Amino acid sequence: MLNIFKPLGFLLYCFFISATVFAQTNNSISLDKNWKFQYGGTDFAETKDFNDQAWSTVNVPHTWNAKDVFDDDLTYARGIAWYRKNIDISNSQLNQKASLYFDGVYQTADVYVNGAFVGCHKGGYTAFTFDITGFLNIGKNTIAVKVDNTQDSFIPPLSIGYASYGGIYRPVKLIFANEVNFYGLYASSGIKIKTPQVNKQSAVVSIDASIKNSATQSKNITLTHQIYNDKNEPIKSLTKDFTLQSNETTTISLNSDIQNPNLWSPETPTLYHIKSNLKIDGKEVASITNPLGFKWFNFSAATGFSLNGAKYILKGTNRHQDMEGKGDALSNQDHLRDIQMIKDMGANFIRLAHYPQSPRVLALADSLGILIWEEIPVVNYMNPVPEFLANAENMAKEMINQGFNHPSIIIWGSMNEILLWGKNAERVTEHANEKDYIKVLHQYAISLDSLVKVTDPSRYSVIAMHQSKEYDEFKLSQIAQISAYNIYAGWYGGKVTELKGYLDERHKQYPNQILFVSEYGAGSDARLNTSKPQRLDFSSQYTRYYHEEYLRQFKQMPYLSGTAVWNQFDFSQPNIGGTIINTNQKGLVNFNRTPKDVYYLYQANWSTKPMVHIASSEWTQRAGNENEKAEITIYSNLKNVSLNLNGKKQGTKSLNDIKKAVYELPLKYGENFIEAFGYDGNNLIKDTLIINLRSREIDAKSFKSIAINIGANTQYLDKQGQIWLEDQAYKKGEFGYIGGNPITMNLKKVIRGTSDVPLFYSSLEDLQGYKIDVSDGNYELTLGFVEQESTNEVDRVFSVKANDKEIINNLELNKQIGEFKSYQKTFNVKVKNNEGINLTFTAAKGKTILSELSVQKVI
Ligand code: GCB
Repeated sequence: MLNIFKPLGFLLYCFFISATVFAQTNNSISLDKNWKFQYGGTDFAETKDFNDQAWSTVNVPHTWNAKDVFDDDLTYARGIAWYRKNIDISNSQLNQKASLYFDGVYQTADVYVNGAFVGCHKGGYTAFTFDITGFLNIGKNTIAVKVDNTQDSFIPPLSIGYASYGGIYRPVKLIFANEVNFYGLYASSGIKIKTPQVNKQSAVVSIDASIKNSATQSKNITLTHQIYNDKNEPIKSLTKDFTLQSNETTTISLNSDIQNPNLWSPETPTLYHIKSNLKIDGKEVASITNPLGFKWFNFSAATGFSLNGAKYILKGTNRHQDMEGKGDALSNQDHLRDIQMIKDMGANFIRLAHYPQSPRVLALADSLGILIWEEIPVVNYMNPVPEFLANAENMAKEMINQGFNHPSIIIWGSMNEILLWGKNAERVTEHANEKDYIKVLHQYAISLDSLVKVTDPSRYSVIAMHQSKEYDEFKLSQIAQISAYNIYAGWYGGKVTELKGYLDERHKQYPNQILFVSEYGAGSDARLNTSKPQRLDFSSQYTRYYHEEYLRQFKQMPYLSGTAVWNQFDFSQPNIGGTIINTNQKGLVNFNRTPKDVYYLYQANWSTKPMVHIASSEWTQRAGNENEKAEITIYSNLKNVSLNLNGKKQGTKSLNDIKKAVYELPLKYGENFIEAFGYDGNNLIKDTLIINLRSREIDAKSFKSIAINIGANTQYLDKQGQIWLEDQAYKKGEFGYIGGNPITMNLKKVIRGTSDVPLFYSSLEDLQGYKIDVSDGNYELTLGFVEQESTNEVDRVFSVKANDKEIINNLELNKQIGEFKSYQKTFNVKVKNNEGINLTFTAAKGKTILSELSVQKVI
């Protein structure tokens, strides 16, 4: 509402003030607690006397979308919300320069102090700060922030595969400073630290300090940089005296040599730091501390990456910033846990995809030792208009200026899979024909990449692409210094083993291109398990196979400069299909941060900390046959592992090229106690697992119920502990289908109306019958269905008979239930003459279909 009063030149004004305020000083007050919050646009909510009593009270980090992103109605709250907070200001504070500093607000923030508009910031992933000196009074002051997470076609990202959680989701500070202070552009610290020369014997540190005198008189100032080593001992001091006129800004560059620097690497994250301060008449008026790390690195198209003079394998992963229950409003402890988990897995590299993440993450990467690729959120397509480019450029400048001093960062990214939506993007058809769009896109790609290179020539630039020839055709694949590819061979299509062939071919064709695998991954669901894994089945077992084969192939490509798993953690992806609602399931770790088996595969291959893990650890409740051999897989970084099953020795095995040992063992019904162990020197390292096996045969005497995951090769364990058996062609004495083809739901379609999504993800189509060999008696039969195709693409009408009695008559799922919506119905069936339950499916139009079947004996 208030926006209508804004002057026409508002946008320019918005950029100007968000870019030019103070650096952080010691005197900062956290504003994280006790904000009044309301979702929805409200008139006059910026005014000081507005009554917000009825609003809820929240602390930041906060988002209003932590839960509704996972609703299956396919919408979540995207709109305007208000945050308000009162603060008390003292007389002495009023005499200082004051600024508000936001670590991140999604996506547009209009900030008001005591009813006055102090600035707006666009873009949800970078920090910003506003000068509020002169807007404060002694006593009570009101800060009001209007936050908007509506899709905005001028602000990257446009079409995205992750949630746009709205909110002030990172910390907020109020900073008081002297009128003489460090002066950072783009909410940076005002200090830029470079290490233009580093080797084992010596290094050069160069420090640019920007300083502003906002006072009305000139000032004589002393600038000092005190360099401390990793033991917190002062090792060098650089000082300069100078005079600044009123309202003058200057940049002072000072250099220092450091002899025998302790080098920074992921294995030895030796962190020095620099305390910079300003003094007037011997009194300190500003001070700030920045990290310092000494390393040198290089990417080569022929030999990959090197760090501190030696070839270095980048073992990487991607990270999204959200988690179960919290959305993207993570605490510092959450960030620590995440980065520590990645470190413990043995990774030494993270791509912060697809946007700049919390400053805390960068600080953790510096101190724990992880190399970083950070990127701006230009994803899938662009709006080919200057305002979009300007916003993207502003984000890139904020990201680089804010991250500049972190020794962990080695790569800046400017876009991801920008041709994915090329032809379909609404902006393409609205504003330009495809050819013109590509021309603009090419120009914008060059602009963004050049901006990245010019703003920070000490790191490498990258563009991430999907496997499409169009990047070559449209001359996009060679713009950035590193050409990164997102490769999903063996998941969305093709075979896992095609990875190497694809990259070898590229390397041959473009020998000067530095190649990086920026994404690869397969989805899984802990509740789905199988002894016969298949592509797209979401079983842990297929995901293991996928990652094992990728790891194996990576080792055979010496030119490859680095790799990053998609993704470390499951994350929100509104409107994505699969077996967990609105969730991208390709994480090595579940959304609630429990590791999946594949996490341990990487740990075995990458970490030196001794470990043993028994895989299929989430498949503890199994149905099978007692005499069948079960595959028990061990991941370990020890030389040998031994295994005991139910107290009996099963032998010792060495680990193969991908640190895996496989045992084939017959399990007994009931509990099976498995113990895998090995030695690191004299230290016993072990893992245990209890597998509970029950029979999948139908025993006439004891039969109570059976549940079948129709059309699936996986067993599904539901919340009640019921095992839904994998489907099979009919076997006498058991159960199974007669005719039909197993199918899975299109990965772009969300299955609605059920808490058992996995049951409806796979179905059997075109079946003629289904038979369950239960003995005579009364039963409850439940059938579940879901339409797989969009309403206008399918015409499917069918009927079902149970033992010759019609139970479903001309069911038309699209019309009667709705597309992609689950439908369940229960029937009573009487079984006589040892005929079992015989279902007959007949189609009047299209093909018959069935997704779920369970039978319960009525006693
Ligand atoms: C990609 C995208 C990423 C998706 C991922 C997937 O290539 O860059 O944002 O989440 O694929 O899982 O499909």
